[in-house]
Amino acid sequence: MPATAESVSPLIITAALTGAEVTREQQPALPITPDEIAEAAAECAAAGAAMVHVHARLPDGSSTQDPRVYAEIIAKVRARCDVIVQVSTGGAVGMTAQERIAPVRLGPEMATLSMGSVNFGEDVFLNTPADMRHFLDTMRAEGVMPEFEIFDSGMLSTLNRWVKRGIVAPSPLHVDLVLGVAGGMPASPAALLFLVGNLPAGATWSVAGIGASQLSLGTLAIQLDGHVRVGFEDNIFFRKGELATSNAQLVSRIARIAAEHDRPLATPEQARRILRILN
Ligand code: KMH
Ligand code: ZN
Repeated sequence: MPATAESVSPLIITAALTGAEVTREQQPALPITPDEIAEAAAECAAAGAAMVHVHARLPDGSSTQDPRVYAEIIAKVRARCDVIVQVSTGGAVGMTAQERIAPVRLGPEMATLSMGSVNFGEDVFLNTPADMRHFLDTMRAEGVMPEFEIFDSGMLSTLNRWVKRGIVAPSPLHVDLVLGVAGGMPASPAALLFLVGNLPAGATWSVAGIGASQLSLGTLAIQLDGHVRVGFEDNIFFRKGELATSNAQLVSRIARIAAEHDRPLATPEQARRILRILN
């Protein structure tokens, strides 16, 4: 039976534009400066993205959590388009919690909150329980909605524990399932189905598949009524052996696949309502 307009929830596409690890050498179209990031955000918005996940870089391409750079990015994105701007508190591995939380004090609409530690390639992405609580408390104080980042099933167990203990309410609660990090859960349909089946009741979710799984897991999320994150942070290729030409190219492809599945795209305003962003 074809889906009815009432039964289909609009798809929120998030564009993770830059990340902390990808270099210009790997992806020549990587947006680095605030102007480049704002331009990429506007292109992605035009292609159907309702949200951008941003990391800041210094002019030499190195990662920074300097709130002045984030402030410039947020102002420039807002001047170009209406997408939800979600800042990273993950930053780059090795940064202190103090550095990582700094952009949240700018009061963006959303910020990420990783729910535990994970090996990250040859590094460790460290998120102690104390730091996680500090991030949550700071977001609350600033009126910033967290997006809980789940790289492994233990992180989802921790989030469920927080819900059970009343540390976070089960709704509104938005989760991003990041699959395929070397050290985290695999980017398999089985892993996605397991995590989705164990989310707190009422949670909204997106998937961020790393590498080639950006396409396959994104397509599955469209079918499962989830939301999708694409972009250079997670994947620099359009297909095997062919670099993507822009973040917007990746957004456009997911938008086309959503259209084939009769899944309308959420505008930024609809996304705010779906996620119940209160800021
Ligand atoms: N760069 C990674 C170590 C986030 O943005 O919240 C962590 C990360 C997660 O990118
Ligand atoms: Zn990130």
